[in-house]
Amino acid sequence: MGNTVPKEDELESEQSFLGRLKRLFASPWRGIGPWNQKEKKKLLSSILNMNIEGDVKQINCLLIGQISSGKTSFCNAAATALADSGEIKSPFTVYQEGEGTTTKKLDICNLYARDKSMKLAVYDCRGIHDIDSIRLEDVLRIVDGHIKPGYILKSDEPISESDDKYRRNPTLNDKMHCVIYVMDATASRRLLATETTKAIFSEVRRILSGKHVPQLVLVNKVDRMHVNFKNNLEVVFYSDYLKSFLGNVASFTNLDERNILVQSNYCTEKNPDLKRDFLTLNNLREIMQRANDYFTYIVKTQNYDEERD
Ligand SMILES: Nc1nc2c(ncn2[C@@H]2O[C@H](COP(=O)(O)OP(=O)(O)OP(=O)(O)O)[C@@H](O)[C@H]2O)c(=O)[nH]1
Ligand SMILES: [Mg+2]
Repeated sequence: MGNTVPKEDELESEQSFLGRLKRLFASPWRGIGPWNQKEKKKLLSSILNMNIEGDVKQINCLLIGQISSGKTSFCNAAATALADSGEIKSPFTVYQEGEGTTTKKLDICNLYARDKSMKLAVYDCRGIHDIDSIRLEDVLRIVDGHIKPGYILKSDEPISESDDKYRRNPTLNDKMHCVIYVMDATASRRLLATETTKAIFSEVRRILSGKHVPQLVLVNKVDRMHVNFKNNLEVVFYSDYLKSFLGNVASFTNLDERNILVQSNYCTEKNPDLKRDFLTLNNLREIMQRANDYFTYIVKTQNYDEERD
């Protein structure tokens, strides 16, 4: 994926696109902030002190998305923002964008906030591609807690029930409590992702809707949308273009715009940046709150079922 050269029939709208890219709203269309150090510390404390509803060890959150959409980079951005140590953390290696997926395993990223273990684990996995893709069956098995971390996801066959990494009887602690569809802000506005991605997203969405598992979209690489965004991420929420791009993402994923998170991960930077960490922490808090709502729902329905029995 990446910036695509406009086709001839797109050229005219490309002119208005350039205009729109520069146009900013007078006030932000999504109110987060103020983007300062004090607010960042408050955000970090609220994440650290968040009470997890129900009887679960930690929130499990799965990232799925097209190759090179920035899944692994988000794990690293989350580790950096939470550690708040003045250094960029890279528990996972990120490679240059290429043809093939670089992540092959189901990796678990256990997060630490200021050295304290967090009740949040982010799961990274093989990307979606027309060839060598993660398989839909495996995505659904991960969501249901049947696949243990460390399993190498194969593109030609789903996990076998006799595999050591296959978990026969998963509990709520092994399941995913939030699923995040990861997308790339530098994708063409018309072709946000491949047909394979669309097919996998829509099938996962259909199956998850019945299970009430929260589903969010993470749009990475917004720093690359415009030169002005890179050093001042706050501006992205004033952008006319990003707002309309999120409208396209909402149609593509068939999810409401309020479920779409905007993100920028570290790429070539040497030091952490307040605004990037602030954005990442906002997204992590949203993910945890949504998972918590899900646990509350589960507890309530359990109580309801027990009352009825
Ligand atoms: N500028 C910028 N680059 C990013 C961002 N997120 C990821 N990248 C770059 O995009 C490329 C792919 O990122 P990865 O994190 O490996 O993507 P992935 O989804 O894990 O890819 P696979 O494991 O291959 O499926 C790397 O070169 C990253 O540095 C971002 O928010 N901004
Ligand atoms: Mg990866």
